[in-house]
Amino acid sequence: MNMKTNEPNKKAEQLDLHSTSNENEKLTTNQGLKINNNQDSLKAGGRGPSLLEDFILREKITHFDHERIPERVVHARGSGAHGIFKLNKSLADYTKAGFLTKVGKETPVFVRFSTVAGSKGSTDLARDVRGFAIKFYTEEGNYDLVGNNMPVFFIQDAMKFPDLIHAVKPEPDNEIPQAASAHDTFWDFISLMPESMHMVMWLMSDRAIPRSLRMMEGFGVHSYKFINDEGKVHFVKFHFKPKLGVHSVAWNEAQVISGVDSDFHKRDLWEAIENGDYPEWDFGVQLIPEDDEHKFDFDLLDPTKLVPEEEVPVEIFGTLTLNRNPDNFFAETEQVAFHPGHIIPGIDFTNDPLLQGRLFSYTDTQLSRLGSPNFHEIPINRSINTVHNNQRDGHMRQQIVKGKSSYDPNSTGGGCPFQAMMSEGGFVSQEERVSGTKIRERSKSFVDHYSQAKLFYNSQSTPEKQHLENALIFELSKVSLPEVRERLVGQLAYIDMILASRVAEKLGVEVKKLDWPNQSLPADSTIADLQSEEKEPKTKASEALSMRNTIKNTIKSRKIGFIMANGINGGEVDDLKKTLEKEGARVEFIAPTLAKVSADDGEEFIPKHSLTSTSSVCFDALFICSGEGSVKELMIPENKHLVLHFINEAYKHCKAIYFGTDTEMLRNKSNVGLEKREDPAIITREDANPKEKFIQAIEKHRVWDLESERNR
Ligand code: HDD
Repeated sequence: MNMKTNEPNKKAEQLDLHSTSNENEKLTTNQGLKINNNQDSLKAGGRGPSLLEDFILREKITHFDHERIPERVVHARGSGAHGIFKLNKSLADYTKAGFLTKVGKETPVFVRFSTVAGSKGSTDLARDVRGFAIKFYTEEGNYDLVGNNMPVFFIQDAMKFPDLIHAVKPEPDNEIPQAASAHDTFWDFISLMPESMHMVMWLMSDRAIPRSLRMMEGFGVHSYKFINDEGKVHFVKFHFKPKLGVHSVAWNEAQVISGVDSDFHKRDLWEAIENGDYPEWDFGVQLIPEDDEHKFDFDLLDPTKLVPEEEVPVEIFGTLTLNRNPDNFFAETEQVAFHPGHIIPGIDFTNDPLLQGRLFSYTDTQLSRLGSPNFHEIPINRSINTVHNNQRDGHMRQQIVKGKSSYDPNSTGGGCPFQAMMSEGGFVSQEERVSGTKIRERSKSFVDHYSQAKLFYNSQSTPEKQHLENALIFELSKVSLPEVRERLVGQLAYIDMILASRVAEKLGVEVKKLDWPNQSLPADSTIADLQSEEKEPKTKASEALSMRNTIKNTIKSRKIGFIMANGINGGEVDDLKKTLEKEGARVEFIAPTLAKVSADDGEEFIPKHSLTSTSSVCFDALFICSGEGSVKELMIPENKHLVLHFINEAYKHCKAIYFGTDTEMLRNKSNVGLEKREDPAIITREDANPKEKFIQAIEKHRVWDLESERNR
């Protein structure tokens, strides 16, 4: 049985059949032979040469020599978890997909989150899109929803995907920079691609530096189709909304985290699941009747556009819960193979040209990554439905199919396996009338690249706009080619003139609105597709696009650092810890060293971190413990700069800080200062309800509105 669910988890049971443990077992070779000496190779004399006949040495080294596989060409760095998708409200009116029609149905899932540009060993906190890929192990076969944490994409046609990725990946001559878009080739490409500007607004926003994988949204991006039992069709956009809200870190913080703990997101997800803080998302859809396809001021098939929630609300139908860590990273998270083409009856594709190209790419990439067309037999990829077909052989084939025939039609095998009728669950593509001239062109309905970039920018709060502007300045300042910086500013001018001029000023370039067709391309390569018309969005601003409007009512799983030294008020530490933990937060003690800390009443506390082994960026909020003795020890020269740096950094990053009794000296010496400014996230013992105020401040995540004040 799976945790927190009622139904037996068929996927977990299936994986169990392939799992093993070395506990209390004897060491063996791969042939099952027990090994007597795993320390020494077989030699001709103790100091003599090793012998070729040493099959145990050869087996061990040979396996080691071949234990790497190619990393994913994109989304190489990932973190995965098992979970359950539960349907709370039926979608039977719209789709016949079994797992979306039976209320209460629990479907096992495996989810893999990822960054896009960096290689497998790169940092989690890169400014980047995050992949959000879900494999639903349904009884009708595997259904994969391979989405991102942003609802739109950079390009409109799969034809441009290799160009986009080549531009963002490290440059080909020197392989620099790693996991970063702040370089010439990325911005050169973007500056020539107006269709990317909407996604670039998202990428430059704080969505690209999430606080946690558990605190980001998931989107299917493309419009897909739902088909119900009667064959009725709806366009559908998929959404996952985190129950902890959508939260991010500051860019400076992200850079520090990359140094202090480059596995920050991976660790956060792992620990949350180990602690029983299961991440949860509401599953919602935007449903558009087929007849309404053309009622929008953009094309539903264009993946650079979202459907504003003001025009089509997101209706919630289910819950996604991650409740089990993988047992083995390579076997599960690395070998899992997603594909937007893995669909089931009731769900179908649209003609979105980006999606259509993806349908080719994903199986193809698994062939080089996993090395065989039998990758579906790797346990994590197996369907919980049994697989019967006439495909055979290939590298590493596992299934032993009995019988003589492996062709269809056959009489030697009694005609088996049989085709399934639609009523038996046989997949039938949506019957759709298609006509057109064979032509390599883009639809005119796709030639509006700035209106939704404006919609996104106009929906942001003042601090979010500031962060976005700073991100553009940071990224473009790393571009060595002035003409690229200028061209990009020329694109921004179509979105917001003030934004464009503020960025331009910092880059030392002028704001020149680009002419279309794109004059900056050599005359003979001017491509009609690359131009944009200027258009205002029908929806001017959308609440759902600003993180300011996200959920801010919980401190569940937030990490609170208690800074302490000998002489703290032990009773108060216990009391606050208990209060915070009751609300679901996690408390960790930080002291000058890892030695036990003695409280004024003799109680002892064991620090998890020392001031040198961690950093404020690893915590959501700080409590500076009360106690004269503690403050005195924290203020000795060897500790003082460390503790003040801790406080100043947390302050700069707009976090909640609670100063206990007798800690004025620390506050005074830090950037917080003694002067009592209006700051709801600085708490002292003199406050009316300090514990309550602290909790409320943590719930709010950060006081971004006071960022300039706190960074004076
Ligand atoms: Fe992709 C991986 C998401 C466009 C080709 N993609 C990959 C993963 C995610 C996405 C989350 C990682 C899956 C995992 O965890 O294993 N990709 C997207 C989204 C896109 C998108 C949301 C646009 C809406 N992708 C896209 C295009 C192409 C690809 C247009 C090629 C035509 N993507 C791939 C790939 C990858 C991949 C090369 C690399 C590893 C893999 O597939 O399994 O085939």
